[in-house]
Amino acid sequence: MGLFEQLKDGLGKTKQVFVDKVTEIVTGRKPIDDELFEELEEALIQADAGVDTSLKLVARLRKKAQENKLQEAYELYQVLEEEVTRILTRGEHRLDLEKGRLNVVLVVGVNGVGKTTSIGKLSSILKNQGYKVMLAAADTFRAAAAEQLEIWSRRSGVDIIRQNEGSDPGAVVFDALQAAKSRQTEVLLIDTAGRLQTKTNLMEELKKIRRVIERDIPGGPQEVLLVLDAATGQNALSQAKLFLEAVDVTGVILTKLDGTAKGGVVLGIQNEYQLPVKYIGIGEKTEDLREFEPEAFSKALFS
Ligand SMILES: Nc1nc2c(ncn2[C@@H]2O[C@H](COP(=O)(O)OP(=O)(O)O)[C@@H](O)[C@H]2O)c(=O)[nH]1
Ligand SMILES: [Mg+2]
Repeated sequence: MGLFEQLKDGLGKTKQVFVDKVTEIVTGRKPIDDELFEELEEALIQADAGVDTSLKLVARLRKKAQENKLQEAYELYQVLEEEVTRILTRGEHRLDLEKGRLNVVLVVGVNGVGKTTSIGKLSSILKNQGYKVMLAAADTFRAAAAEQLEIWSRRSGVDIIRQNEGSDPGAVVFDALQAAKSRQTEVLLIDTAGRLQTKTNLMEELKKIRRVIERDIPGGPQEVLLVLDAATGQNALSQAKLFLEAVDVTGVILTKLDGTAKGGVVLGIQNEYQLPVKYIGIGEKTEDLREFEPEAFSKALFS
């Protein structure tokens, strides 16, 4: 299977509830009227695009239909594809990494969304792109978390800085920054805890980590990546709000798009919070973490 087919395959369920539903509506040989737009609105909301985004999308469709004097419902299909692509394209999708300097990438998100796994995959991808990569295990809450990251570090062949379970995450990050500087590391990927039972504590901890980086690294952290699990649908949007308030998130890694019908949430993330999606996860293997390419994503969805 080619890269594009794999993406299409990964997005299969989302395509079913999103595009196939829209196709059904617009090919029902209908005139373009209010009822049609209402049906489209409902389909978008059900496909997890988010209420605001769905309303805005349909408003744009109405406007375009009027401007271009569209007559037949099926003509809306292409307009929708264009508008979806427009939303997905917004923002900077490439990581802000430069060779020859230390780029600090802080990775945040609640438990189980795929932070550690994504960091592991990313370490291998970035190493293959020629960066000198190091990992920092700042999820010190469970010993298993650092062990999981260590396995990835061995697999990718990159250094890792870790301390004992229960040690201060800020101290781990400080340690890692010193090691990264002395070893001419180019990308330091920092894994963090995500237990939400203690919401304020978690956010305070992340703010503290951020301050440690800011004090030590000019312009750092270069990226703060929020990992969201696509399968959680609208819940992912509320998580985005929460983390945006605490740390300046620069972009999103959207995991577990494979096997979920809720991939439409990517529209809400891009539109409601102006957060560019930078990587997507469409499976368990390293190559299943992909740079997010808006046009390819849209094409895979609509083809
Ligand atoms: N199917 C699938 N599973 C994923 C993806 N990303 C992560 N996972 C799985 O999600 C589970 C939790 O991941 P983990 O990295 O430990 O989450 P963390 O608690 O945020 O660090 C693991 O079993 C991963 O293999 C993905 O894109 N697709
Ligand atoms: Mg983890």
